[in-house]
Amino acid sequence: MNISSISAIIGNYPFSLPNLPYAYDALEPYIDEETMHLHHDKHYATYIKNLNIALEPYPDLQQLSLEEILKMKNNLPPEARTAILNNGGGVYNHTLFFQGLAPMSEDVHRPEGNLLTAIETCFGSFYNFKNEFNQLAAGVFGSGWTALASDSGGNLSIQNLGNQDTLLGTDLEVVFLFDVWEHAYYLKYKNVRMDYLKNLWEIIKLK
Ligand code: MN3
Repeated sequence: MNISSISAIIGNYPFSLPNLPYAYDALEPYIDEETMHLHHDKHYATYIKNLNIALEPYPDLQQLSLEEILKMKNNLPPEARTAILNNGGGVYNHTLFFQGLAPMSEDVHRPEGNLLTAIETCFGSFYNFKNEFNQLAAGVFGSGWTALASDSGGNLSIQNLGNQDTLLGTDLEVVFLFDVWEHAYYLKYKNVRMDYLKNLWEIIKLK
């Protein structure tokens, strides 16, 4: 998705929980309705609530967009930096993730045009790309995310992000990302992360 539209989805401080752009059961059978309720209504909502709490004492930061706040990194107030980066990163990553999914029935899950060309240039084929992506995502130790990233020249790379890290402040932009925290899949897939990863390709938006 277009990153600049994040503010249009969550607003500015106090940030608000957006509705999912599809029904809770719309991603069945790949992601179950119960997981979507837990993930959106509890996990995502908690990141938003705790980000607002962390920003409460800082009127100057409240004037900024979420991207501007996260890009400050080490310039954030030391006593609030961890809370702001963890919860702000959680809000940012989950906004990209939920907006980046769509029901299987929508014709948006196979890359075409510039994205397909870039994938074939950088990874050989879409098939190879998916395998490489799944292997890297399976290797995220603990909690985190796996992203397809693009540099300013359009070169693609696969990036693992620990916990709620983001690519903000680097020269890379997220094309899409997979949530590989256990809360994203454990109810349905238990410890078999690879089955979840393979199924995500049926509902990730690639155009
Ligand atoms: Mn999550």
